[in-house]
Amino acid sequence: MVRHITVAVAMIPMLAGCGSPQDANQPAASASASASASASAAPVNYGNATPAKTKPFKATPVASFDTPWALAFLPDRRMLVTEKPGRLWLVTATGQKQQVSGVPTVHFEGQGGLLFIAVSPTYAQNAQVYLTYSEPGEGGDGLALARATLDTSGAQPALKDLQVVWRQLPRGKGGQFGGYIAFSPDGRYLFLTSGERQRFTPAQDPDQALGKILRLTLDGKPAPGNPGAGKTGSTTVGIIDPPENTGAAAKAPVRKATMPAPNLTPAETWSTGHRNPYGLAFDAEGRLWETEMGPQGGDELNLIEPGRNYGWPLVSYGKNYDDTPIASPASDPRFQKPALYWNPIIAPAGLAFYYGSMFPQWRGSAFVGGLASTALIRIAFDGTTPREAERWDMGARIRAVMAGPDGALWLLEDGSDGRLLRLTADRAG
Ligand SMILES: [Ca+2]
Repeated sequence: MVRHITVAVAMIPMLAGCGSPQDANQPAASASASASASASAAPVNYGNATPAKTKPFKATPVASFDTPWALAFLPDRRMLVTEKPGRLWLVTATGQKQQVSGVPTVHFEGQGGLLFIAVSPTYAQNAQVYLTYSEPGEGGDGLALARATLDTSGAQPALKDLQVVWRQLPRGKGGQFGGYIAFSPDGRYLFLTSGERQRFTPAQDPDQALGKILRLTLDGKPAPGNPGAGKTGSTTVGIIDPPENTGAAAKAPVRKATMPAPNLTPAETWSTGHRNPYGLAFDAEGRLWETEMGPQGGDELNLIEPGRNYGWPLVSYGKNYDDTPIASPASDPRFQKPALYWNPIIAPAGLAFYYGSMFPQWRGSAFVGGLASTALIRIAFDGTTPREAERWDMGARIRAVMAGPDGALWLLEDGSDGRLLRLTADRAG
């Protein structure tokens, strides 16, 4: 089972790495001529950046996990770590692990399973945490967002009073769940990435909870002030049968059926046109940033603004897996271009801003984990313009990156023996 999963997940970056993206050598400046509606500079391609020869940090393995996916810090500096097969661990900073009971049933297959974990802004009052996972049900899987209380009073920690507060309906086949969570800086709202499940066109359908970033209350309801506030969805929804592979969007069969509307309305949507968002974080200025897996090429870092359309599957700096081209984001001013992109891909997973004291030279930088690129990438910002500043080869697929309350950077490696790494300043170096 684990072997099957590993192969399936690894295939996409491998395929993408084999191709020769059609616009990898296109000068970034050429994009600016046609983007008359956008004042922003053309994004730079960092796909060909090379890793640095030395690392200004020491990476210490703290613990190992079976296919870890995400980690979150509790106020007492312990961590919660998810394993995609459906296990949750409470972990001390020195690597002592306790399994947490009460995890909901997940469908562990392909890119699905237990995914993200986030500690509620209200944790100090009510010990609530949020989980995302692929929820099995009629018709297939759907991304689910659940909230539960973490009870650490007994011999074994436990999730209690678990409640699904939002779910992606209708369910169906396909990976690319997204599932990342970020909270607004004031702690009032929950932002959730919902991937397009390898179904392409629903990312542009306002009535389907696919390919969107949602802004919800902490109870999972549409947040007030969203761009589509007050609007309701259609009463029927087109069912898109996903292709068996990630072929061209144009070949995806579309079958219309009359059925109850899904639980997405425009009132929940913050932004549209995303493929597989695998990173979501606010910076200290309150700006929301997102990393997104592109197709064959075209991984993106996006500055997320309400009501914007980020273009998938109509525009991308990558191309489809069957080598059919996709229009450039620079060709259509309706769509928001990424702030930067990677072509060839890095396969981004995890996005964290750093404001700690252990690495003062990195304050204000963001860090991105790389799966196919087996890299840790530092993003520096010139105002709102990001650039890839440094890249280090970590020798393993990096599944998650978080800035710890101790000032260290914490990484999770991907795979059946994925390590939790603590990155500290290497003063000897
Ligand atoms: Ca895009």
